[in-house]
Amino acid sequence: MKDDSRVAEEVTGENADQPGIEIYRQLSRFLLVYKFAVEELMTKLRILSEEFDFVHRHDPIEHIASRVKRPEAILDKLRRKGLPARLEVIAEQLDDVAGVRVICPFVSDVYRVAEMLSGQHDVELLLSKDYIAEPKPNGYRSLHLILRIPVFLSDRVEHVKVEVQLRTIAMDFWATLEHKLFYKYDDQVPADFAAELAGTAAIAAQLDSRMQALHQRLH
Ligand code: 0O2
Repeated sequence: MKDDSRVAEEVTGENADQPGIEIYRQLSRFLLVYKFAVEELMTKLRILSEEFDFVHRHDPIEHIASRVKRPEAILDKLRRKGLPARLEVIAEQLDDVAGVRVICPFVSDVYRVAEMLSGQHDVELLLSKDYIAEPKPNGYRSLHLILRIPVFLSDRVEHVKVEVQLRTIAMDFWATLEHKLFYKYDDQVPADFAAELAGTAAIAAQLDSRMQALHQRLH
């Protein structure tokens, strides 16, 4: 693991000895705003969950997880994309420094929560990638939203990007296990494994549609 001064050096390209400490403070401050954005989104989601449950007697959110990408992971991603390690580049080019994952009981809940969240006045929807309508070739399904929300600081407002991944319990089960097994192998997954994996994704999708049908019959 890299120490803090090394991270500062990589981010700025400067020698990390003296000025590096100040620069590291800048990076910490920079990431702090993403932490606030995540907290703000989590609060929005908790409100939607509780209020929807109260009104409709159905909670569309099973659970929520979040993270702010670690400096090392940010630098790795910049390197992979061939981008310079600068704060403004991170803000402009990386969409997933702040990430929130929302697990819903049913597919209809995924779209309902996405709509309720992105329809809020202070939430800007920058991009929506619907891997449920069009799953990835390996079978991955989820709805990804890139949102931008205002974070009110002591002396200014910052507009911060957050990646929100919404998926059902079945999609999450599949994605979590696939991530453990194969995701980081990229193209090196052997063909027979890939076919088996796509088969398991189809089973998860069937499970979702059968559960959705039961849910509709009951409501
Ligand atoms: P990690 O370790 O989860 O953080 P990007 O790479 O973000 O610039 P891309 O590839 O278009 O652009 O983003 P996409 O497709 O929206 O995917 C981003 C994230 O979605 C990934 O983050 C994963 O969390 C998840 N994801 C996408 N495809 C798969 C998949 O096939 N399997 C699993 N398990 N998760 C997937 P990271 O940073 O790649 O990984």
